[in-house]
Amino acid sequence: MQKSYNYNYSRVLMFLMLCVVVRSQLSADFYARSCPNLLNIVRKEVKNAIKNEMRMAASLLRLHFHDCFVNGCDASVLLDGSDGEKFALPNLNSARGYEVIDTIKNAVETSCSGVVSCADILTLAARDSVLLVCNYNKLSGGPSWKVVLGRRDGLVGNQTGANSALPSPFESLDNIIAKFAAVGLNVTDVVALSVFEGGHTIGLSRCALFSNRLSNFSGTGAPDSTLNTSLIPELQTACPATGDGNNTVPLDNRSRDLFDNRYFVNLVNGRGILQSDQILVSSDSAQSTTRSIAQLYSTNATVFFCDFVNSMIKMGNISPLTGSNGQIRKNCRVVNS
Ligand code: HEM
Ligand SMILES: *[C@@H]1O[C@H](CO)[C@@H](O)[C@H](O)[C@H]1NC(C)=O
Ligand SMILES: *[C@@H]1O[C@H](CO)[C@@H](O)[C@H](O)[C@H]1NC(C)=O
Ligand SMILES: *[C@@H]1O[C@H](CO)[C@@H](O)[C@H](O)[C@H]1NC(C)=O
Ligand SMILES: *[C@@H]1O[C@H](CO)[C@@H](O)[C@H](O)[C@H]1NC(C)=O
Ligand SMILES: *[C@@H]1O[C@H](CO)[C@@H](O)[C@H](O)[C@H]1NC(C)=O
Ligand SMILES: *[C@@H]1O[C@H](CO)[C@@H](O)[C@H](O)[C@H]1NC(C)=O
Ligand SMILES: CC(=O)N[C@H]1CO[C@H](CO)[C@@H](O)[C@@H]1O
Repeated sequence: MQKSYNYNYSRVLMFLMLCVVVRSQLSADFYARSCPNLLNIVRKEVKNAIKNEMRMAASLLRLHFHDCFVNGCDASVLLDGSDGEKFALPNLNSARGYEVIDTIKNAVETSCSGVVSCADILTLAARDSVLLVCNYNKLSGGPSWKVVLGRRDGLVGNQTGANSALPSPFESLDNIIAKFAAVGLNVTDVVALSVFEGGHTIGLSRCALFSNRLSNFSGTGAPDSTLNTSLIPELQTACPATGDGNNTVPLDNRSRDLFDNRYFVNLVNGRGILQSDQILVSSDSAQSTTRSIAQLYSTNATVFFCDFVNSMIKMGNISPLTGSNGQIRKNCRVVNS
């Protein structure tokens, strides 16, 4: 693949000017002296990984999300062990990108040993994934933002926490909102961050996670009435009833670009693949707030981009370990001995 990545700094600047950016206790220059080349190293490695496999951008973003919702952004998701978060239901056979984080960590350790946390590396990798995919698609520029740093790594994985704190695609909107609220995120954050669910054909979902919405799939009932009927034959073909549920489909087959607001237009048209997407606009459960936010995003990409950046920053700032709490892991998969 020969593509050039031109970082669109003017667009970054534009966002800094347009958006009122949220604050945090971490700082952008945390490693300015101890690891001055950190940002370049991470970006180079993320770029390599995405060149190898475009989907890795989505996978790294999701890893950051799954990290932050469980014991805060402390790289707990990266710890190996059958009692760790990797074996929790939302992650098992699903979360991916661990090897890429290892590669980045090794490159960082070579340059500045024992200084940079895995939690910060994962946060930077998620930001760079957004930026690089936007540039890869030659968008006029997707959103980017400054990542504040100084998170330390946790000492324990939390498998039961991962099972209970991460939202499932079968959950009600009220539950999803409650799970975001439990980590300090509000309804705006739910809607803005859900764009990843429909973001670009690099994001995939296994049939097993939505085939209950297709009629007759398991011989029960009518299709989900909030699913656009013109989408049903397509999805049924992709997900045969005799399949094992492991086939994958793009979460959004219509949207060429990761960070446009097309996802919200799709939701308004009943074209969300996961039930947890579609309920943002279709649920009766008195959550007209999510509907009106999604409708606003579907008509105004500027508002969406600003909210999105702020929500990503908020998510990256969930309960960081700072000071002498936690540690700087040498190997992201294990606690230092
Ligand atoms: C709102 C509640 C959410 C639910 C119920 C949910 C559920 C899911 C499910 C079921 C999948 C497919 C997994 C598989 O096929 O194994 C998925 C994929 C994905 N999710 Fe979420 N998610 C939610 C929120 C988020 C958020 C907040 C983010 C990021 C900030 C995110 C990022 C992603 C990405 C990037 C993928 C594609 C991953 C890949 O292709 O490797 N999701 N999500
Ligand atoms: C595990 O996560 C749950 C849900 O977030 C939390 O209530 C619990 O305190 C965590 N346990 C540990 C040991 O960190
Ligand atoms: C969510 O929080 C942000 C600040 O982080 C705020 O601007 C926004 O209005 C809040 N949304 C709702 C629905 O309260
Ligand atoms: C789906 O694939 C995973 C391995 O990726 C396998 O462990 C699992 O058993 C498969 N699911 C079914 C229902 O066959
Ligand atoms: C995705 O779009 C392509 C081209 O428009 C089409 O051939 C394919 O069937 C679609 N796949 C799914 C799962 O919607
Ligand atoms: C179904 O999707 C098509 C194409 O996006 C759209 O024109 C149509 O209005 C949608 N139907 C409903 C009921 O939303
Ligand atoms: C989108 O929202 C912004 C901020 O509220 C506003 O300045 C702009 O005029 C809106 N654009 C459109 C096309 O409505
Ligand atoms: C082929 C088949 O089983 N069709 C059924 C699909 O579901 C609808 C609604 O429940 C039934 O009316 C069809 O007979």
